[in-house]
Amino acid sequence: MGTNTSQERMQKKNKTLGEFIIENQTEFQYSTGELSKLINAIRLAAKVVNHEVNKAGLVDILGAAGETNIQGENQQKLDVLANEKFKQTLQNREIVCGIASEEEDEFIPINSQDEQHQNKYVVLIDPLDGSSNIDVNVSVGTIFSIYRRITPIGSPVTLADFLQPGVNQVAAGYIIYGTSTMLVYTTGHGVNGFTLNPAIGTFYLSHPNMQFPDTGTIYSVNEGNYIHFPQGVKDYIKYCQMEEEDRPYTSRYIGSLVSDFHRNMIKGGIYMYPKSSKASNGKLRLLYECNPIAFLAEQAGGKASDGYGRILEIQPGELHQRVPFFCGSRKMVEKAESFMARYA
Ligand code: P6P
Repeated sequence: MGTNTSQERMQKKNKTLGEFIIENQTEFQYSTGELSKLINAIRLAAKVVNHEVNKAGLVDILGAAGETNIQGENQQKLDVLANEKFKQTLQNREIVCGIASEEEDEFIPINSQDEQHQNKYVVLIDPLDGSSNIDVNVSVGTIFSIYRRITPIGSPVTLADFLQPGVNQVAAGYIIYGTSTMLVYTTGHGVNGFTLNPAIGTFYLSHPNMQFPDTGTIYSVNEGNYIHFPQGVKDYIKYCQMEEEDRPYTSRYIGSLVSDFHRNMIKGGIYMYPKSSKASNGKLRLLYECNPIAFLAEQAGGKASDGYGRILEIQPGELHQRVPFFCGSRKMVEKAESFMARYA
């Protein structure tokens, strides 16, 4: 039987996520079984969280869990539940040696059964990004980022294993709990989107080889912060609003990074969360929001910047570090950077 080209493989109708993982094992730079375990753990947790998110309006699972996370944000009960579900499924796999989460102040070492734990990967997650949208029925998402540990296998995992630059990611992706639930991920060989058929609990390859349009006409930013933005951002927003060439652009801001990014990757656009006089490094966290989304953006032919340089090359200093974020169609990000450079 002849080997199919990757294009032919992707064209097979109704390909499931499981079939896709097996067919593309060889592309994962480490031993074949490991990718399956990682993605399968995330797939299972995604289905459980999806079930809870979809019924959130029906049961008393809304509202703050009465605690606040390290960000000082009220923890919605679904935040807590999503965090627990992802930690639980990842811990049950003998492959992850540590987890960091937006909902956890410190990283969590995973000690496997045997003393010489051989687990090689660390996972960083934002278990339910945009959770303030839950009780108004707006789509939310989970974001994940996966690295191979850099400290010796068999030794206790350390903070250094988590504070790696984004270029070291071996896999990254998100689940978007929207009008349909999708898992979108990359292992460094392009971006593929899988849509859940909730009736049978199976993800199907619905968006093979996702590519950012080189430019677009959508800009996503919270303009309520306009007066606090750096002058370069103000100038770029006014550029977007001018009547000439392909402008004015359309402003679309959902308040959920995964949703804004997903729409912009399909239609073309730029998402911005700049620094401001209110937030000197912006709001988004480098390790479990910006780096995974930046990996996806670059794999889809887009760009991700802090306004001056490549997100994926930033050397993290702390687990919950925030960075300014400009991400989307390459030409739009480059245009925004050109405005920022005027005032560098
Ligand atoms: P603001 C959600 O809390 C989030 O991290 C992103 O998903 C979203 O794009 C952004 O913050 C919204 O923040 O300040 O505009 O409400």
